[in-house]
Amino acid sequence: MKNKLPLLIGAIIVIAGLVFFMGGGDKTAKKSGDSSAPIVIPTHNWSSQIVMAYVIGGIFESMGNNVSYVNADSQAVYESIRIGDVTISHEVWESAFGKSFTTALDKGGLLDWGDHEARTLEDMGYPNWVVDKGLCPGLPDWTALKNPDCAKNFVTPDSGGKGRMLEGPQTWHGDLIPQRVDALGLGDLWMVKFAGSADALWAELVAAEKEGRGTIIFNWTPNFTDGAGFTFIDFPPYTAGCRPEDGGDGKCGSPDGYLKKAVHEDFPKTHPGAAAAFKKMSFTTSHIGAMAALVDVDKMTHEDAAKKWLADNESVWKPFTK
Ligand code: TMO
Repeated sequence: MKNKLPLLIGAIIVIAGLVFFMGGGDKTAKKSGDSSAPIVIPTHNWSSQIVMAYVIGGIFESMGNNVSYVNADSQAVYESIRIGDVTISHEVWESAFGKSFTTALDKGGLLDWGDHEARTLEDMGYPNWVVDKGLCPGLPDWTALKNPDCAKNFVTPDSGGKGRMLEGPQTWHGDLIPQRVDALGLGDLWMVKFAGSADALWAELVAAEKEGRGTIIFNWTPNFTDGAGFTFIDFPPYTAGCRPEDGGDGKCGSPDGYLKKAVHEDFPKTHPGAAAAFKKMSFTTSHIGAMAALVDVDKMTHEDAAKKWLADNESVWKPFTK
């Protein structure tokens, strides 16, 4: 008995260790040797981006990873990723953020992690009833905006007698639209107001229809408004370098744009499994429109919308993790 005790204790330790390892291994299910440090996912101020943050966080968690969310400025985030404070970006919209993305890419520290299947457009447009009611004949051709009889139907109490266009928050793409309005010679007839939030854009659509006045707002696709009777204005086509920030005269609309993903350069080393899954992730126009609609039409919270989207779309996202 005396000399068997150490053996017995040894056996117990080995068995306990095995049980712990197997149980623990089951629960965390980390396939890939990923670090347990959290993957930092940014949230911005439009619905699909926030829902997709929780969708992707949920996918990473399903693989045994830890995630954390940080509310971040949608331009400054690329520098934050470059220096490693934020791990990923999952919605790099070309028109709004292409320049900040490229600047960080060129400096080093940020990697281009590929495109979603969805293509994007971010521009000014109008609900179709604006044209159906005859408020601006000739739209969607932008030259219809040169007609004073059009502009007068878009006047609001705060627009100084000019037609009003409601732009998104200025943090998205600065003075792009006011510059364009001036460059195209529309400044005498039109003024641009910045909305405080995406919700203010959607509220404007409801208010204008109720008041029977015309409305032109900033909007984008993919969004919940896809297929819901919204038309983007046809401005002169975008060409590389046409914007003032790129040395151009600004007389151009927005590009048929990419929707990219980006990561901090260490992510594939610290979290090889999650990084491989994120590289495969590609959402379509209808996936992204649905993520936005769960919040903006169905009025769910972003977190609940993400849970529902994940539950309804396992066949879409599970393959990304394999
Ligand atoms: C970046 N956004 C989708 C609001 O145009």
